[in-house]
Amino acid sequence: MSVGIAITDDPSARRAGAAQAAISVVIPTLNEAANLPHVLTRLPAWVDEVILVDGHSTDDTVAVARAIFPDVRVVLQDGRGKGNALACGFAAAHGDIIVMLDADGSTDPAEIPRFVEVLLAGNDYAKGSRFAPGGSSSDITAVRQLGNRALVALVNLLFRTHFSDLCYGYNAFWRHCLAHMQVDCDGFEVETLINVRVARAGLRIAEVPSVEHERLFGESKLNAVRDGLRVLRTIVTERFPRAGGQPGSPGAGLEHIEPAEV
Ligand SMILES: Nc1nc2c(ncn2[C@@H]2O[C@H](COP(=O)(O)OP(=O)(O)OP(=O)(O)O)[C@@H](O)[C@H]2O)c(=O)[nH]1
Ligand SMILES: [Mg+2]
Repeated sequence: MSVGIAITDDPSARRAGAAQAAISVVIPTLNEAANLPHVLTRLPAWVDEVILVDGHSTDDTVAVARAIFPDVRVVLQDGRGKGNALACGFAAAHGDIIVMLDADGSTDPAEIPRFVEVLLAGNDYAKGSRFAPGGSSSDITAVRQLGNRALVALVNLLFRTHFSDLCYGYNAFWRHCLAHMQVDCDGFEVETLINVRVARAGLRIAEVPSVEHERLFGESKLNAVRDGLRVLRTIVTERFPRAGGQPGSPGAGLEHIEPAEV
């Protein structure tokens, strides 16, 4: 993993680089109508495709998204949980570069250029980090920070990585990484699954300092204990496959059936 790639502040350089690669943004949503006006209006104009993967929201999430961003592609997830939503979004994405971020206002789409630059600089996977120098979080609670730190340490020990963050929903990658990720989990363990599979595949990972804001409106769907245990089980299963199941083989994730678009 290489960390600390210089990020240019020259917007024209960013656009020139970005123009060489089509960029898809995948956003999972579950009742985020109140937050979408903030999120969707902060997307860089040069993003090629925005895919909202909705978990059958009972509020106006889809209508609000379409009103603000008429070109949005809306996909209904075919299972449950954030992991399944991201798998559906990745299967639907056409871009060379895929960016994943949250819909609650905590991850700022205005940071997308930083992630893209890190990929254009030669890395395979741009891994958002709240705890790399320059990153921060006003959203994470003390308990979750402690849990995240312990889980990061465990991953770094077991996978010989140098991650500073683990359970963060803001990442970007070149399309070819999908063959190594094959997202086949349901819940909030999805970022951990992706991070360890990308690391295990020997792909070039660079951490991107990111500022996480507080969720703007609505409630978190995450339960620290339940989801922390799911993350722990994922780490153990990925490192010791026979202990708890079979991590998939490279390429299997691309067989995901294209989800329904509405
Ligand atoms: N489609 C879909 N999206 C989901 C699901 N669960 C969560 N999300 C979305 O995933 C993103 C992250 O969920 P959050 O509830 O904010 O979880 P979190 O960011 O880990 O927790 P907080 O920091 O407390 O907000 C948000 O955009 C949610 O709307 C789901 O089951 N289906
Ligand atoms: Mg959140």
